Amino acid sequence: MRSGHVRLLPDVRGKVNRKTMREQILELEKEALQELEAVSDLSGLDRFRIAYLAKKGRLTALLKDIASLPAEERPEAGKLANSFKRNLTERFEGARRRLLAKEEEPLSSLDITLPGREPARGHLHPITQVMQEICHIFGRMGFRVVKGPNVELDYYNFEALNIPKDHPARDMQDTFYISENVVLRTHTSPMQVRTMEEQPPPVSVIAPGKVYRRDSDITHTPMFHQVEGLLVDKGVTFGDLKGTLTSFVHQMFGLDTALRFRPSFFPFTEPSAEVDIRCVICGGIGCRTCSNTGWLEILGSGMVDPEVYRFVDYDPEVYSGFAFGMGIERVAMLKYGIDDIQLFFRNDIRFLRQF
Ligand code: 2NM
Repeated sequence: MRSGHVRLLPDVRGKVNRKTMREQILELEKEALQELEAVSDLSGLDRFRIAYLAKKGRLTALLKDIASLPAEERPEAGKLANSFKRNLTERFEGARRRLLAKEEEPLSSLDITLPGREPARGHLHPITQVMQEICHIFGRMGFRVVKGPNVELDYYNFEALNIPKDHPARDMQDTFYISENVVLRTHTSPMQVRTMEEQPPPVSVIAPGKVYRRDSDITHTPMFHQVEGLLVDKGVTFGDLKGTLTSFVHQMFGLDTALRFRPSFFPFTEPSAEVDIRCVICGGIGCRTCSNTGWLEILGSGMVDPEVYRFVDYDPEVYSGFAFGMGIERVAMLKYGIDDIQLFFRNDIRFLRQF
């Protein structure tokens, strides 16, 4: 067996060589046709052309190999390679026509006279909208907007507002303390102290922004928004306070909205008053929202306490002024008849897109 094998070797080797060229051609043909089948667009077809049919392609390389075969083997291999080339070129052209037609198809069925799809448009958060509206109303009355840090010194948040360390008002407002002397501001009044520190009267500013209190239930969130206002000049009276806030309520809730000023207390104003509006839900006959009083509290106000002027070097014998503050969420809830403050913070698009 072994000697027979050795004897047959030259013959077998010769056959294997011939077969190899034939096999190479058939293999390349099979591979090329499979690849052409998988081409799905014109750029893929061009990659195929470069890989097989171009000057440096595999078919061209194969034809060059045939040219260097022994003369007696060239005709058979040449015939086979030429038929492969014809076949491949034909199929390539077919694929090109098919893909061209396919890529033109959507163009011909596109109706360019159809109106475009309107892109979905976003808008400002309802709280931002209400805050801006409040700022516009007071802006038209001559108030300037001031903004400042959310992380505030104890001095500006409490001390200079006549709320000393042992004052019960510090227990009333549950405060987030950053350190002994630094807090998350519990109101935006610190900005009014900072403004008075920086400039002499006359001043008229409003301070919108986020404030923080350790409160979280159906009617409270640990962060909410406030706008506070301050006006100081010579001869400012409680009448100016009433006129300014009445005009604000009428612009915000409508000219036919009744309001009342009810005595109250704040450490930084004297006298102080809270402003109520006729219940927007029941019109005054009494309901759950207004606890059957017919009225809804919307803001706090008062004449700035002379003690506050002491901290900012204003002379209370020469100047007087009023200040006020309101929660934006509360104003927005009353304006739009919303009964759950958490809705403003859940970011449910079905709620938000109604504004
Ligand atoms: C309120 C109610 C009443 C207020 C007072 C001051 C300042 F700085 F002038 F003393 N700013 N804001 C004030 C007065 C705020 O919020 C319910």
